[in-house]
Amino acid sequence: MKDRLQKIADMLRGANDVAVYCHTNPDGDTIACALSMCRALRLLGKTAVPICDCEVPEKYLFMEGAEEFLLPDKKVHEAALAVDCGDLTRLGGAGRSFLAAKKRASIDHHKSHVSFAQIDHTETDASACAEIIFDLLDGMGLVDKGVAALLFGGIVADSGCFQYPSTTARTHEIARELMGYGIDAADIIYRVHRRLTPPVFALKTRVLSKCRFFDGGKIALLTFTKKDFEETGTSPSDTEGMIASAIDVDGVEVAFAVSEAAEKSFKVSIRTKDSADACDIASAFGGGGHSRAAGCRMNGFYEDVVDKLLKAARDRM
Ligand SMILES: [Mn+2]
Repeated sequence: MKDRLQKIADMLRGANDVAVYCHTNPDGDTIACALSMCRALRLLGKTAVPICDCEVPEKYLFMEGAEEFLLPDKKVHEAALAVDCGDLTRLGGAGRSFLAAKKRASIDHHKSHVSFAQIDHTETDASACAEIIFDLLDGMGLVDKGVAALLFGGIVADSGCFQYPSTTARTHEIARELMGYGIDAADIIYRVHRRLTPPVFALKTRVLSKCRFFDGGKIALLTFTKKDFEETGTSPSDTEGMIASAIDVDGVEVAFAVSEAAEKSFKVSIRTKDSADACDIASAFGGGGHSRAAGCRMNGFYEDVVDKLLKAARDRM
C-alpha cells in the first residue's frame, strides 16, 4: 500500500469512532466511498457513520446503507475521513464537524485539491475516488461483496461507465476484481446511468430542447431554471449527467450547465473536449475539479453569469 494510505489505514485501525464525510451536493462517487468505508470499518467492529450536509439524491438510494447518512451535528468524532472532497469548502455545512475531530484524513482525486487534513492522500490519475478506497480496503483485507458493489457503483458513476478519458487500465483491473465478488454489475450500471424517473425524463427533454449554442457551435449551454424544476417536480440534484448530452454533440468543445439554486445563485457544471481545461475554467470562479469535468458556484444575474462563462471559455480555447 502507498505510504500515506498506510498511515490512513493505521489512523482508522487506531480509532473506535470514525465519521466519513461526503462533499456537498453528493454524487455517486462520494456516496459510494463513504458507505463502503463505513461498512468496512464496521467489519472491524468500529462505530462508523457517513455524514453529508445534503440529502442523498433519489437515484443513489439503492446503494446499501444510503438511509444511514447523518446531517452534521455537534457530536465530536474520534477520527474523521473526508472522501472525494477537493477542498474544505466542498464539505459545505459539514466542515466544522470534520475539523472538530481529533484525527483528520482526506482521500481525494481532484486535480484542484487543496490540502485540509492532517493526513492528505490525493491521486489525480484515479478515475474515481472509489479506486483509491479500493486500494485502501483491499490492503486492509476488508473488501466483501457489499463493499465491492458500492465501490463498483462509485467507479461507474465517476468514469462515465468507463467512457471518460480518466478511465485507465487500472480502472478496468479494479472493476474486474470487484466483479469477482459476485456483484450484479449490469444492474448497478443501469441504476447509475440509465434509469430515469418520469419527472427527471421530463426535465431532461425540456432542458435539452432549449440548449443554446455559441461560437458556431463550439460552446453549448444548458440552463435549468427554478421554473423547470417546479413544473417537472424535480430539483437541482436531478441534473446529474444531462450535460453529457451537450458535450457529446459534434463540434462542441465546451459545455456548461447552469442551474438556478436560489435567487441570483447558480451551480455551474463544465465539461470540455481536448481544446480546453474544465478545471482551469472552474478555477477562475473559485471552483475546481478535473481536466474534462469541473464545477463552480456563481452569483449574479443569469445573463451576466453566462457572459462570464462564455468569456472564460473563449479565453482558453
Ligand atoms: Mn469523484
